[in-house]
Amino acid sequence: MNRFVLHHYPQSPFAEKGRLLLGFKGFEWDSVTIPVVMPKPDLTALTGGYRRTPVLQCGADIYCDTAMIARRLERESAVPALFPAGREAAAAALAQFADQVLFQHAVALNFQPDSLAARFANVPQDVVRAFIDDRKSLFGGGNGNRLDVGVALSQWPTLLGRIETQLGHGDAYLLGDRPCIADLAHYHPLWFVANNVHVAATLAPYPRVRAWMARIAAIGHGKPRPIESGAAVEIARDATPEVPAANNFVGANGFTAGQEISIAATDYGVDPVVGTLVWHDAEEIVLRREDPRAGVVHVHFPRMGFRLTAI
Ligand SMILES: N[C@@H](CCC(=O)N[C@@H](CS)C(=O)NCC(=O)O)C(=O)O
Repeated sequence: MNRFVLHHYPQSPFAEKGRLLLGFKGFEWDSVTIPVVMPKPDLTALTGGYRRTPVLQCGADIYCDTAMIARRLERESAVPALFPAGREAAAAALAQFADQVLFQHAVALNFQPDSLAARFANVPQDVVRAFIDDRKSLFGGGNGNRLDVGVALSQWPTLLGRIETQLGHGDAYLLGDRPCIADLAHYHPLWFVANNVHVAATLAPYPRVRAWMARIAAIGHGKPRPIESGAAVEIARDATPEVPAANNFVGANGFTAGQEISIAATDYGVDPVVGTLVWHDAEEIVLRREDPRAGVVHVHFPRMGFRLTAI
């Protein structure tokens, strides 16, 4: 089997979720550091336009969005379980809540002027400007909005207080005595806050949350090995995409395998990816596309949070 390759950069919270997912499964993996802002030519050669961070690659199969990455890794190795039997819906729903709502709060706290100044203390002004401009354009065309910092600060004790309360009843993790996808999704926004000196103190009143964070951090990142982004494109070019097992899934909106479609995130980073729908089920959509550099690839997306358009 091809090794997993994670395309990511160190400061990204969702990348931290991706790294922890690989560590949770105990995998050895290849690590490609991608640019923090556009353009990302080697990444988009693989994805066909999707630009968000992180992306997982396995040969000529490309997995966009950590919700999809989690399911791919679970398929590879079911134990330990990210979606524990009997709690599949609860784990996925809690993770989705954290990836959206808790993350929005963490972004609002981290993008306050003083937080940005702390984060970019030693970074040249033109790089900071390029980052801010890039993130403004990231939100163009999507239905995602930046949460107002006043609202985020007001709601922070509600979100953190609930976790603190729940962790006070003896369970070490959010859904019991073992970590699952709900924990990893709650962790990365709080990691983002903990890593910024300007806002890290907002975690101080929650000792059980901080102790739980230390347990999640101890999961680690597995065994990464750095490789160049160009080498990852060659891995895709030299591989053949996996053939998904046939299924009889019928979507409610009538899309069928073989159809030309484009798919794009609905909230932000809405750059469309165009290709042939090769397979789908209730969770996943797989597109075939051919790239001049990467060859034939299958690009996998979660159904949740993405829009399909016939072309
Ligand atoms: N739902 C996506 C969200 C990913 C996301 O928002 N990533 C941020 C970084 S933490 C991003 O893509 N920022 C813009 C960029 O890196 O170009 C996921 O679960 O992977």
